[in-house]
Amino acid sequence: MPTRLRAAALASASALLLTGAAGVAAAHGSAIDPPTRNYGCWERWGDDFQNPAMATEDPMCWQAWQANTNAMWNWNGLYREGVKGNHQGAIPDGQLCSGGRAEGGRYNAMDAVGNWKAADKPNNFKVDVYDQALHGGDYYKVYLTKQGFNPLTQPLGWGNLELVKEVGKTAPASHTLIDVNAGSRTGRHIVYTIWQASHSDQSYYFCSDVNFTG
Ligand SMILES: [Cu+2]
Repeated sequence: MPTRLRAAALASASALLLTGAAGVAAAHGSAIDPPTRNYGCWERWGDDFQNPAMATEDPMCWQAWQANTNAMWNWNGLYREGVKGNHQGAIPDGQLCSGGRAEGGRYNAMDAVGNWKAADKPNNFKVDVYDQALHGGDYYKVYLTKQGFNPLTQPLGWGNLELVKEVGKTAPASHTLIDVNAGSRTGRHIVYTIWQASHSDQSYYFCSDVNFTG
């Protein structure tokens, strides 16, 4: 486990102790592989987030850090509550990566269109959802962009996505690994993962940029 991840896990463990009988922990979770936009920015730059080199080396992260550092520190908090399964109704086109401007707009910069760093993946790959809070899952839905969609120039809408994997009730575990087959897709794509947590009506929305290698 990387140092920062361990620190975050320890911090949430103490938060759990502090909240005690109230029973409401601040811990949540995220897809960490392929990394979400904000998790990736935190992983790459969390210990060096004021380095101006980021502006040229990783410009989408730079704009995100400039917009709201809390989106990266709270990489596990991109969720909405009370959506009642109507994800498409709750989240307008162009706002999918911020969960429909969730959490007061903390994650709005995730919707920015451009050349986000993308993880190279074979066409059979796994999504690793790090369920830090051990919520478990009522279900997971994994969508991939259609071949021909260009994430570097087009805002992401529901019509750009194909549902490629659904997973049902999942017991709490730190890491839930979801097998995904990207078919004949090539090149740059977005993996859009919805995690419906089990402890309450809490829905997580993850944009992960990938480059399919075949
Ligand atoms: Cu949570």
